[in-house]
Amino acid sequence: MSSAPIYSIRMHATTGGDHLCGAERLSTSETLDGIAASLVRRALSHPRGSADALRLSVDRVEPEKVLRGRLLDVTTCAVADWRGGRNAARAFLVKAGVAAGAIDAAMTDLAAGAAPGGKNMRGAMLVDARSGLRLEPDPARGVRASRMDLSSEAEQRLRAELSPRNLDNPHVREAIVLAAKVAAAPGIVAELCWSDDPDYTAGYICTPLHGYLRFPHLKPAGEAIGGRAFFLQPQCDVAETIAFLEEAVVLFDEIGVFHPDRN
Ligand code: PML
Repeated sequence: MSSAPIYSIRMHATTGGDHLCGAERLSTSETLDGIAASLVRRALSHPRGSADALRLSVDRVEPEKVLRGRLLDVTTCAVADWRGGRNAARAFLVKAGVAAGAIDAAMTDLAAGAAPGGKNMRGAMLVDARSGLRLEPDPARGVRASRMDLSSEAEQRLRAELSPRNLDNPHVREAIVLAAKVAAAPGIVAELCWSDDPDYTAGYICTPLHGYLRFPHLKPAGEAIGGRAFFLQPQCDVAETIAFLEEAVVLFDEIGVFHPDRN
């Protein structure tokens, strides 16, 4: 994808006016229509319902604006249930420099639905890692990490690592790519995420210290509320962080190391 024109494709789907799902890809002109069709199919067959409105945005990106990056190292942390998962995630986030009160505030908001009215946000909460205060300009929309993808070679290598671990699914692949962009953003201390898909209980944290640390259980099965919190350094330039997350175009062409599971 180096010299050919590159397009950023973004999809956002709603049902009843509420966020349903979104996705981001980078593509050459040859694969653009196939990717667009797959994103439309995804919006129409989401586990939380079928989209009644969806927006596809396609923007051409100047090749020299595309940054290159490496994915984070990946570790799965075995936990018995979602309570164990949240306790373990909390302990790792504290080690990474997030205040316990900020973690608890973010977990409470994520579990209740972080958007007004207890709904899922389209993007992530921004949370001050010391005070726990919410910093995103629009608490219904949040901040969406966008305009990132894997090179096709890196995708093949990632899938070859994930497949024998029974992890080669879109949740894991896309989360690993998104977390790498978040971790590369200025001002970020850590990320916390669990899925809003009722059939998918896993979640992860990412920090510079731990890489991508996944927990098979971070919320109860059947629960359709989830999302992301990005913990920010106190007094960082929030506008700069948002600009990187939403606008910088990053193609990951190297994968991280897969570590053995930890208990
Ligand atoms: C999502 O797809 O909604 C987020 C998934 C987070 C966990 C991915 C993983 O299993 O590592």
